[in-house]
Amino acid sequence: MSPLSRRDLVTRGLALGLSWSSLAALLQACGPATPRASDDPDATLGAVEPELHIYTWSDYLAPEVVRDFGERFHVRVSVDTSESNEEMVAKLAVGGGGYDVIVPSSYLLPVLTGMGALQVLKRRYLTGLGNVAPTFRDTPNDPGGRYAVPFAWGTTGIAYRSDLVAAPPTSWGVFEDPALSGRMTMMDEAREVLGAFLRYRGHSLNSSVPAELAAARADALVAKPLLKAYLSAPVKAQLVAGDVWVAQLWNGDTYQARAEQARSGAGTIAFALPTEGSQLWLDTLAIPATAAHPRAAHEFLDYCLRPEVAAANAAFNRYGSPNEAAQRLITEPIPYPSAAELARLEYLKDLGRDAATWDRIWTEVKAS
Ligand code: N2P
Repeated sequence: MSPLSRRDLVTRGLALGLSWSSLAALLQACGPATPRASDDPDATLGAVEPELHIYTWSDYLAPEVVRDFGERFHVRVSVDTSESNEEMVAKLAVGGGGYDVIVPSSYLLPVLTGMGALQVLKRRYLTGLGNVAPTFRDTPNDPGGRYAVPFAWGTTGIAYRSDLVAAPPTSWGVFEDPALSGRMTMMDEAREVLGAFLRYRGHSLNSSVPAELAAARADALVAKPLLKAYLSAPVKAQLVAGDVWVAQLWNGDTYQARAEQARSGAGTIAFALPTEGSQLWLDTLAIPATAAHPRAAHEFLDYCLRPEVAAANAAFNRYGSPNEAAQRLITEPIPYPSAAELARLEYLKDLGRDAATWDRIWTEVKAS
């Protein structure tokens, strides 16, 4: 299928009200996109362009990293942020948004490459790849590391105010506790909310078994009236203010909130990894096929691979750094999960055609 007809399909699909994941499944079913010149890993690019447009998660890239890169390479850098993978893919599906660098979670890489949305990285410009820890190289979601460079890894769990809750939460079941009604949030992302309830009932968070998904939907509907909102990273301010006591959140964002709160005195925001298990994720830097500034994008990826730059990003976002060479430069490096924690953690996998079922359930939950 040619890139044009793929784009056409996306436009028409969105007009018909299809969700991005249904579209992605459809595009994957159409087979790989026609090879393009941008897919040659040995290609040479032109000079560093004077502009770079980055689309990343909020509170993820250290502002000084962006500023210093711009100054050193004489590049005007813009940074837009999103709060979920779903938001990011929706934007890409309607034409890329003009971005040169995006930060997808690794489970999305097969979806994005299936859509023809990413370009193969040009290895000659990525001189710092050797700094990446072996466990994060050549992962099943990106064999050979052709499309993405690992940026950060982390877990999803429960952020809570230890001074305000009666007991530290240990289970995803906390989101069904009426005593906490109006004081809780879950994240605004299907894979997080339904995934949490799948684990709660002892299932894989990649499940596509109808009965298991029906149970996750039922749990999500029990929790929904007790939630203040579906809110991801921006919940940090409400945790600090004490408006929210229990929030489904990632570890690094929780540590950011704790540090923010500690600046004004107390340090009572804590993170719990539920006993039923949770998600382990790896976020990556990738370059859209449509990037107008591919050489500046490669330079930025390589810049982020420098140990001192990876350390600056990790100190800012408080997530685990896949950059082995950066570890000794980080004051409080996030330790890799213990063996007991690892046994409870699961990587997301692309849902393929089952994504449509998940979408339908999530839409029903949100609309209820
Ligand atoms: C950024 C958190 C991103 C982690 N604030 C989720 N993949």
